[in-house]
Amino acid sequence: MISRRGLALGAGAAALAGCAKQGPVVNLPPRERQFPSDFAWGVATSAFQIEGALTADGRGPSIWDVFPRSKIADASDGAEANDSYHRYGEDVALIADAGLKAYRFSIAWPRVVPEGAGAVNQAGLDYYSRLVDAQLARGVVPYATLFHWDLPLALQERGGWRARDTTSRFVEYAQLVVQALGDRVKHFIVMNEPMVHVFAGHVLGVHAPGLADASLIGPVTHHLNLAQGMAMQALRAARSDLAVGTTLALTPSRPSPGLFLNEAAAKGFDRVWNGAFLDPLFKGRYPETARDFVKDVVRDGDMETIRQPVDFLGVNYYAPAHMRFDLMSDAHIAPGDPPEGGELDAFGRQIDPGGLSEVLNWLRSDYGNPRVLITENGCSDPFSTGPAVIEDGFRVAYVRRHLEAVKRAMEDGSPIGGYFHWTLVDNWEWAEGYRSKFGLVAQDRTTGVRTPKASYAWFKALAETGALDQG
Ligand code: GCO
Repeated sequence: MISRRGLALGAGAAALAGCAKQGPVVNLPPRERQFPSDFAWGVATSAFQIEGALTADGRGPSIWDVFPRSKIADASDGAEANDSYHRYGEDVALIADAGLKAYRFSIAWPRVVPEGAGAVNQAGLDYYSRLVDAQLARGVVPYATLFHWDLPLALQERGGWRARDTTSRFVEYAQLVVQALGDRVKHFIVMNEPMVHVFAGHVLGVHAPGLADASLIGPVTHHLNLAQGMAMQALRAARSDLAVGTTLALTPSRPSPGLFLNEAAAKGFDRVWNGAFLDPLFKGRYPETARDFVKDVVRDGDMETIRQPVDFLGVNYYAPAHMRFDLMSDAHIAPGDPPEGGELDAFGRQIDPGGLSEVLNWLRSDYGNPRVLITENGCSDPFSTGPAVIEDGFRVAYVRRHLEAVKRAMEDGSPIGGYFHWTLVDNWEWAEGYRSKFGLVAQDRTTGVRTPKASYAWFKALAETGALDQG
């Protein structure tokens, strides 16, 4: 089975060292290690990965509720996760106690509209209202993501993102959220990593809804783009005091060592993976390579709707992709190995903060230099079903080096306003289940008790001073 590691992108030999032993790649002199005082330091989570309580207070099922456990590495499911639905107060306290002033969380569409259309579940909206109030009471600014992959199951049964109608249902849901929370939530992130949802969920079948049909790339990509544009318009029509953006998983696509044809494979993958969401949003057109996929679903006026101004672009970055030419696959492109000898993360991806620099450079040179928030970055412990690593110096080293890349880009002219670490508490990592742990805080899965790791104290010191240490 191709896992998310395979998708993402380049599986090599098993990575056993967490994210350890990384030398500097970005040269940042001491005087440039100070972040501005208004830089937003935060953490990021997503509803399905933390909330649990899947049937509480009228929540409807999502596509992830029914995703087979046999497709999850530890045969687990998200039924419990961090039980944040009940323990959100502890989460907010951990955030505030770390001196963080920003929290990126996602709203579960099926809590708000259990059937995806029609009846509204007030209890679901009330939960998010309590969560927001808890943040504001501690001086934490809420950043709400509207779609982090948990589509209401009833909508999947009506075609999911393959169906154009889902875009209108998404707008109705966005309107409900902004009506209920827009007086207090001023930052909205419309989508999270739509291309991961397209590929992992619809082409590889390793994420919900578990479809493996390459012909879905076009319709699903286009309808996610369209829904995003329509929802941006709806949010702004509802209130004029919002900062509206969206989050993409951006990554340089590099050829795997070997065949010279890998070069073409990497280029093709880049245009689809990065270009099929960036170009419509910023340029109002699909890249050449993706046009064929979407030609049957794009209607007059769609591209104007998709090309909305953004108050910020959310960038999620973990690792570069390594791609190879593959005669056997439809598109002749497949995930390949990273170069030998490099440091790998737990997913087998090459650890390379230079990839983040590259992404930030493109945004400056090719996409009009939008305001950026780093809405996810972080690294997992080596995969294990055992307890988390509490002395997680490897995580500190990883984050430090990626923040060096961020600061360097700021010095070079990128308007970057914040960094949200993925994630607060070890949670349920999709196809990897509980064996992948990205948190600043560990969780005992039997008692739910949260224990801060070494990285929590380090991140707290950073958020409080804005000064990035040398390591
Ligand atoms: C993603 C999501 C997160 C993941 C994180 C770690 O990028 O897949 O936004 O939900 O948990 O990226 O892999």
